[in-house]
Amino acid sequence: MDTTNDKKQPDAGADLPRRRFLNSTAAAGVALGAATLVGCKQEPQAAAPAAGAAPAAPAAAAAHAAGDGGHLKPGQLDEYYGLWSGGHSGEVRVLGLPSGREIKRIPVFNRCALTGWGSTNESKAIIGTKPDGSMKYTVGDTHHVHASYTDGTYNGKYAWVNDKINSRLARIRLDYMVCDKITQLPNIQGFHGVFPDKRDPVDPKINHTTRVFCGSEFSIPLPNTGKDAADPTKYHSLFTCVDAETMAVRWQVLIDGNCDLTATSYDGKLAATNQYNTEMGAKYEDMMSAERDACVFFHVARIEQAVKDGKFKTYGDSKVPVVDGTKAANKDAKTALTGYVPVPKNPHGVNASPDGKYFICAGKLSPTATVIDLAEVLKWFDGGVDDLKKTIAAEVELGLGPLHTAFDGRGNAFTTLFLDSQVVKWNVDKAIAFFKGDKNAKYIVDRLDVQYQPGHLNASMSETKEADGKYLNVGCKFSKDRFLPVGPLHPENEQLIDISGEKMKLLSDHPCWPEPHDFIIVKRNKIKTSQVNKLEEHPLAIKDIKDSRVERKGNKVTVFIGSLAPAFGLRDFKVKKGDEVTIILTNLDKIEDLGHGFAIPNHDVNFIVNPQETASVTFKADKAGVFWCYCTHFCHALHLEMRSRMIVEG
Ligand code: K7E
Ligand code: CUA
Ligand code: CA
Repeated sequence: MDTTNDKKQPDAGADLPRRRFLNSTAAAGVALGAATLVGCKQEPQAAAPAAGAAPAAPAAAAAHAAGDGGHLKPGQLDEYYGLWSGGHSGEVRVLGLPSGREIKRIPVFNRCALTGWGSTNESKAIIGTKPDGSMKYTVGDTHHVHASYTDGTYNGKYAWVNDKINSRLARIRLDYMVCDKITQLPNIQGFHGVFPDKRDPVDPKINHTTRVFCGSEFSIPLPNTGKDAADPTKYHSLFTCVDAETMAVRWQVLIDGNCDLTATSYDGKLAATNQYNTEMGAKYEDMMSAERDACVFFHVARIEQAVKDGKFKTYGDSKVPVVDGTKAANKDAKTALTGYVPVPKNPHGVNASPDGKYFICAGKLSPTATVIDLAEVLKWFDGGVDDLKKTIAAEVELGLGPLHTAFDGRGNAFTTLFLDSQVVKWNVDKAIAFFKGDKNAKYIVDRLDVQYQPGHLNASMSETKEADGKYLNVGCKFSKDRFLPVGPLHPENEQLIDISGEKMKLLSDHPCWPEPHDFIIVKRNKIKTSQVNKLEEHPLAIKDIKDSRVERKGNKVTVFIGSLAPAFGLRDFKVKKGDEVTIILTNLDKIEDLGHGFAIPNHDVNFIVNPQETASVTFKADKAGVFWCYCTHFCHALHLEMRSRMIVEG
């Protein structure tokens, strides 16, 4: 196993950070007067006053996973972060790989009782609210997680995830691993594929992600007023570009057919979406009537020039410029904004090979993969290729129900076969040679049965220039008999495969709570997290526990309250029945892993504040009485004693 990166790891190779951690914890204990706890010298972990804060992992070399099935010994750290979509749970999850351990859940479009996501004012401001202050939407369906790039590889800044139900794009800041922005996409339904660009298509100095591309799966009448439901010519799908920093929608492209998955080229010039419903059918029989659908290519620079030149429309209330990417409007390749490469049949998935040369579409209803040569597509846009069919470098048989493709960086592709319950490993160059007529080119390298019916798969660092060909994870849609039975609702089965050799080796099964779709596997040194918030990030943070106070304006009461283990800054506070109460809680503890919670009985209030974080909730004090507000998050030997009293005067 390659351990060269470990030297750069703050978390590996030395026990220094752990010592520093324990010292600071102990010091805090002294400061809090909890130093009387015995046993500190013999058992620093057990006696640390912040019991919940005991570090779980002594610094360790990463696991020699390929040798022992991905199993890590206690205290060993994983080599990769896995960023997993949570499907219609609406969340994103963080797994460690190769162990498959779930390390974190990031609430995004869902509510989370633990963190207070969806009930704090801060999270509601991100999610969006109705005029009465309640969350605008409370459900979401996340399919695809992709992260920001610099120079063709992950830069650890952001990840994005789609919401198929309510047409939203969310961003996760990877330093805290929390959602920080959500954008509503106009004019569309069934937002499915998402992929950031990898560099700017015109300015060579901009070598990082600045745009996020979003495909919409369902066609709807435009504008969607309910009048044109019976007129199929009014139904359209749009391809959307969102600004990676501001998260504002930049532009949309009207297309023929629909969008599914999304991919981007390494030079930033092209984005693409595969289409399974070029027929524009409303019923599945119609959607599968054509022999070929397509992969639509978007010429990003030309689209942005068209927007600049004012060649766009808007629809309904939306101010977003929509350019015309339909076939009829783009017949001349030299000025075309879009190009439609014909691909058999109801393709699912489009993936960019790490050498930057090809996009690969899997056939789903055709047993084939189609390899599209990006240099040829660019030539077509310049008028040098007369037919987009000629950009197809290979169309080869793989097996039944091909869906998604990953890469090992050594010229091999791995494609899931949903119907065959297999992963097939195939060599891209040999597939091209075979397609060109070399019937001796054996492009299938290996096949591995998986359990069962795989959807997405991804390899470590797969869609980056640093694809390292170590691990492949396969998201199996059905676990059936692989885990202890838990009643009718089964988990899915994530299977980890060693792809370092010629043959694939199944390493382990991990149950995954429904229902992940896509995921990425990111080398751990690409992501640098902060374990402590910055106090100044919240404008209403109090700086000192003594600043805890109650302010009243009419019947609106604001309670500023600090938390410093093992006490809240106010042992009690008084409000009147009928008041609208806002609790603004600042965690003044500075120590890693020393979070506090705040729950108010019979008021449906519960949220947490991480070290140096501030969060707030607003509610109506509609019952007179005494209510013990308590810390829900285990923080200290006196965690149970950490309380405040809300006295509501009748
Ligand atoms: Cu990426 Cu599951 Cu939305 Cu394929 S989709 S399986
Ligand atoms: Cu503070 Cu538990
Ligand atoms: Ca079709």
